[in-house]
Amino acid sequence: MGRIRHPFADISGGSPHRTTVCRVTQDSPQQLAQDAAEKLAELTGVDRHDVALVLGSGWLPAVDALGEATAEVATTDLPGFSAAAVAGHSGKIRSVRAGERNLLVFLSRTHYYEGKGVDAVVHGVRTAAAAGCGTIVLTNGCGGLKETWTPGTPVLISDHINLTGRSPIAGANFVDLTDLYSSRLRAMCREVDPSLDEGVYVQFPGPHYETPAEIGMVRAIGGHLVGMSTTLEAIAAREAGMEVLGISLVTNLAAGISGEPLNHAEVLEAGRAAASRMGDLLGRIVPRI
Ligand code: 8IG
Repeated sequence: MGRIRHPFADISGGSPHRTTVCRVTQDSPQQLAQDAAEKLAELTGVDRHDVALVLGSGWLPAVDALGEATAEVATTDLPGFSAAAVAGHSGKIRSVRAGERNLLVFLSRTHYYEGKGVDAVVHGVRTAAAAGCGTIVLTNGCGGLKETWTPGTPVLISDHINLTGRSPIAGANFVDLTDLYSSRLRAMCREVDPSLDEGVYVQFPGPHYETPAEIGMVRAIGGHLVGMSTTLEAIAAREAGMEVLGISLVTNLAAGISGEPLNHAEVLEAGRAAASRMGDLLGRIVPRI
């Protein structure tokens, strides 16, 4: 199922002569995720999950196309999660049976701008890894810099620029981010839907949207999509050895491009309008992961 071996996995907890990296020590974020995964297995009755999905702004209505929900738990019933804070995000995790596989679907995420810290942002990703998931699909709603991406257009994330200035990784663990957004999975997505475009996702800390000058900077540094999530989660997923697929739903043109102001209600509406396309897309992609 494409599980990527972590380049440092062999020395984790290994030789006493090496500095140990990424070890699951007591009180580590990985241990907290392990605890959450155990509670998740108990509450869902599903021992092991295979593929995780994080549904961002505009993606929630797509959940029913994935398969049959077998259980739903509140994130607050698991160790390490705090309550969801944004309208349009509910703090639930659903276990979905899809063919022979168990999907772990996060109906919300913790955003960096909530100020709960980077470990809180990536706790769901680490919990998914601890629950057995070898692949994670990270979705988001975002602003787009190409005028051909009208609101409601899904775009594959080909790479990212992390402008939070933060990493979810602590210590001297130099994780490789080449091909972070799996070219294998992107190629598969384009087989499913040849009209899918791709672009570089730029994460700002938020919660404010960008100024038109900042969007000018994004263009200059090679970005095509702007949002407030995903990059820290993708890094944590790679650290945990998962294969990552990132899909953005462009819900608005980035600031200064259309001449209209940005607002959150429009973002949610673009998501609702695109729901059936996103459901169809995920419903066809996930069985092929
Ligand atoms: I939905 O235009 C959504 N999220 N930073 N900029 C940023 N985040 C977003 C945007 C946007 N649209």
